Amino acid sequence: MSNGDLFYICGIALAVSAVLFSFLGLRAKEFPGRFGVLIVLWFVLLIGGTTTYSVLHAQDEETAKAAELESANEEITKEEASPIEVESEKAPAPKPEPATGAPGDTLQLAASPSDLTFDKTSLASKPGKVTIDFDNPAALEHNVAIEQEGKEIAVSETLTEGKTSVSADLAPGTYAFLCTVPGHAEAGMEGVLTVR
Ligand SMILES: [Cu+2]
Repeated sequence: MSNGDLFYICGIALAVSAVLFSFLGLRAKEFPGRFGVLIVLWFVLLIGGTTTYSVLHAQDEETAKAAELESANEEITKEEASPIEVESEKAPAPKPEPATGAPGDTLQLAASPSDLTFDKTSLASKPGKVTIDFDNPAALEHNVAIEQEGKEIAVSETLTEGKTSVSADLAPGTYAFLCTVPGHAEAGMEGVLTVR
C-alpha cells in the first residue's frame, strides 16, 4: 500500500469520524462524556496520520517526478550522443565499373599514312583487359580512345610517327574506338569495338 493510499484512507476516516461524532454530539446529551479522551485521541491519530502520509505522498511524487526528469534527460543525452546517421552510409555503394579480371585480347590498329582513317572500321575481343596496339605512321598526330555511349573509357597518348597502346577492362558490350583529335573521328577515324 502506497503512502498515497494511506493518505486517502486517513483523510476519508477523518471526514467520516467528524460527521459521525457531530451527529452523535447533536443526538446524545451525555456525549462525549467519558469517551471524550478517546475521541480526542482518535482525531489526533487520524490528523497525524493524514498529515504524515500527505507529506510522504508528496515526497513520493517528487521522487517520481525527479526520476521522470532524469530519464528524460538521459533520453536527450542519448539523442545528442548518437551520431546523426550519415546519409552516405545508407546510400548504396556506387556500382563499380564491370571488371571481369579476365585477360582480353590484344588488337592491332594503325592509322593511314595519308588519310584520316584507321586501317579497320571494326574490332572484336573477348571480355577482360582489352589492349589496342596503335601504330601511327603519319606526320599528323593521332590517338585511339575507347568509348561507350559517348563516355570515354580510356585513351592512348597522342603521337606522330610512332606506336602506343590503350587498355581497358571491358565487359561484354558494344564500344567505339576513335581518334579524339578534333575533327578526325568525324572525318572517318572511328569504328566499332565489339566485346563478347
Ligand atoms: Cu587522328
